Amino acid sequence: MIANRGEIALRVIRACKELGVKTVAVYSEADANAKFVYYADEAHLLGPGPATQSYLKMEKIIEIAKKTGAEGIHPGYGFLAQNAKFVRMCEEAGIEFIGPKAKAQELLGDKLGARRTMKKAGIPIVPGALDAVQDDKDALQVAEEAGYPVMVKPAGGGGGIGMQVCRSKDELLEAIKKAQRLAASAFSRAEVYIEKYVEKPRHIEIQILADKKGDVIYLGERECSIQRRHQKLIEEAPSPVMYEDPDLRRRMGETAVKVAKVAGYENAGTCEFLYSEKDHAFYFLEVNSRLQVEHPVTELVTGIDIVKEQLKIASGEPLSIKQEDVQIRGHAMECRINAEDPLNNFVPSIGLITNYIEPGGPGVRVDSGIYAGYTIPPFYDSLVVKLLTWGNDRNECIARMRRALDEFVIEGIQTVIPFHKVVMNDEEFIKGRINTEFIQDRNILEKVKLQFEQDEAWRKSRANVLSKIQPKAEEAPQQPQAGAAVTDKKTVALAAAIASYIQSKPMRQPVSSGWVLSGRLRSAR
Ligand code: MV4
Repeated sequence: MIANRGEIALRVIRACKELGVKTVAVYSEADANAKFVYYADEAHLLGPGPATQSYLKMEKIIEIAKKTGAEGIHPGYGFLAQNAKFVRMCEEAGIEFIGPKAKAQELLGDKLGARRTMKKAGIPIVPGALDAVQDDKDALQVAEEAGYPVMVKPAGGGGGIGMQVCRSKDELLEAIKKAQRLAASAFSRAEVYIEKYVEKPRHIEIQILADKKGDVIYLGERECSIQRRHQKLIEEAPSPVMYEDPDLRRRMGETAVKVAKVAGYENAGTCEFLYSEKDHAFYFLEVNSRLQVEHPVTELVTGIDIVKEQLKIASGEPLSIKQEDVQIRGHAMECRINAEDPLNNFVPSIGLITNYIEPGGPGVRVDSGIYAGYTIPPFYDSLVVKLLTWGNDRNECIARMRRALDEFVIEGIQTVIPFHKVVMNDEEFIKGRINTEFIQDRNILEKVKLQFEQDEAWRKSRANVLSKIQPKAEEAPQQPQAGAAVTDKKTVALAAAIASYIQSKPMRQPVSSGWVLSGRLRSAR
């Protein structure tokens, strides 16, 4: 059973099909026409659209699993993926939760507890406190020791919610009060702690696989520094820093393996690190105890199907891959295509997809939950498609991403495609010089407006041409017989119209810049 929706539900169904495993989907009323519902072997209605009445209904999901004879539940990401209580319920119902056990989830869900455990095990953590802030005096002392700027983080949180940077004593005392309020409402746990703030870090994470016997391997890293408000937008592998320091992957990878072993981790997971370019140091941040959105980036450079591995691990098989068999080949990148308006503060864009044409060709992978004629419901995450490209090197990967973004047609809603086009043409991005402040530092959002207008002009021009050459339904010409001379007047007129529009050279989609050819072809541009 897949206790999730959208592209990730489909991703899991695909892995099951390849392994010959039957699938059960559960869906909300708002998802009755979703792609994953059609692709599953059977599908069961959970309830109304809001997640609290559908995808978060733990008892109902377990009940359907029992009724259908599902042997395991894959939670995808979000919803119940990191809910220790749900993991326990599965264990009690005799259903295999495809992910880490409740105990590991609990240990890693408590960020402060995880810091203490990892420090004891000799894992490099960001300098700072091992206990929650008690009072102002205690807070000021910890901050003084770590040195400003510091960061206040909720102990129950993760993913950036409620975190604040403080550059002085006054800022710190304010931030603590605010963070405690936020943490109490977001995680029903008011405790916060203090860490040294690492300036302009890179966000690099290690993908791991762990079997039930306790064997753990790492599948290399992903760099996820291109984020907006703690929402990742672009991920890639290898991290550009690995090209400069080839031993860094091994050091970070072996650290992640140790983290997994210390936590008693099982199944697929991700160990997050901050990397400081200034001192070439990395620090353990947290473990994401689930399959992540960006896992296909690693699949493209390792050739390993992570979801199939998850299913094999859950069924009790030992790891089929040894660490020395893991090879990183070429470069891969993911652009998250969110249904959001990049010109209007990225507000979600919902409604009918009126036109949808996916890119293809060499090195392109599209993991999509949508299609032409589908209506995006208002209840869920705005991620609708993951566009990935692979190349022999980073430049080829970027060139393919530019091409794929140019080919992609999604109409009826707004998407962040113009944002990605701007990044793929940014000089610093092309050089691999990125960090978590990239979007602000490079003024990306200001450039998106121009890109949007260019895309819109191209779309209008294309629509105009199509409206003139596409026959209206009532005057559709009859298909001429093979070999017969075309005499039908309407067909002749249509052919003439097409020829005339081709000759009138309708506007072409502008060619993305950034790639320089050295030889003769240069003049063609
Ligand atoms: C940090 C940090 C710098 N210093 N901690 C954000 C998400 C969560 N997993 C950890 N995060 C961070 N923790 C210290 N001590 C930087 C981040 C961070 C970040 C901060 C601001 C803006 C974007 C960011 C993207 C990734 C990580």
